[in-house]
Amino acid sequence: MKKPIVAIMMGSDSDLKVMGEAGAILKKFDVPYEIKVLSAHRTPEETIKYAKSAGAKGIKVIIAGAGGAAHLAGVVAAHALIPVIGVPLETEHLGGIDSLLSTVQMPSGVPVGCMAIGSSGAKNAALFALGILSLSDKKIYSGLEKYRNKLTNSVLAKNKR
Ligand code: RP5
Repeated sequence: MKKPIVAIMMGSDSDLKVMGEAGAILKKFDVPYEIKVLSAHRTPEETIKYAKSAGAKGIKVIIAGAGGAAHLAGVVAAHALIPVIGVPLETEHLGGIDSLLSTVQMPSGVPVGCMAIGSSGAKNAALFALGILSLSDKKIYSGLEKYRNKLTNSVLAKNKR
């Protein structure tokens, strides 16, 4: 089995349905990834330990999804130098606005690339990670070209119909 180069982290297993959509895209591109349920609040020490060691063990990009007081991506970014992409997840009471603001409003010096709320954000997080990886991987680059062409053609086909 190939060593994972992308980590998909999530604050709870209740996030798996949405964050799994990021995994499905990475799988289509044949990019090895691992999934970790780690919470900035419920497992703070384990989260920091993972964030600190991810780069050294070969992870090149971290995708971190969480909902509510969504500090996961920010905490991970505070302890990792590799790119961290945050996915704010939808919440029952505030619709994910809470997650969005918690993820996006990082102080200068510690960036998180914040995606859209929910499923679109999870999918785009995978595509953004692939974009980063494509800088040094021609196969991923041409895969992204094909993906984008397919997307364009599917819209054009709708117009024809
Ligand atoms: C966050 O709290 C998780 O990322 C999840 O989105 C949310 C709710 O978690 P559960 O109570 O469902 O475990 O930490």
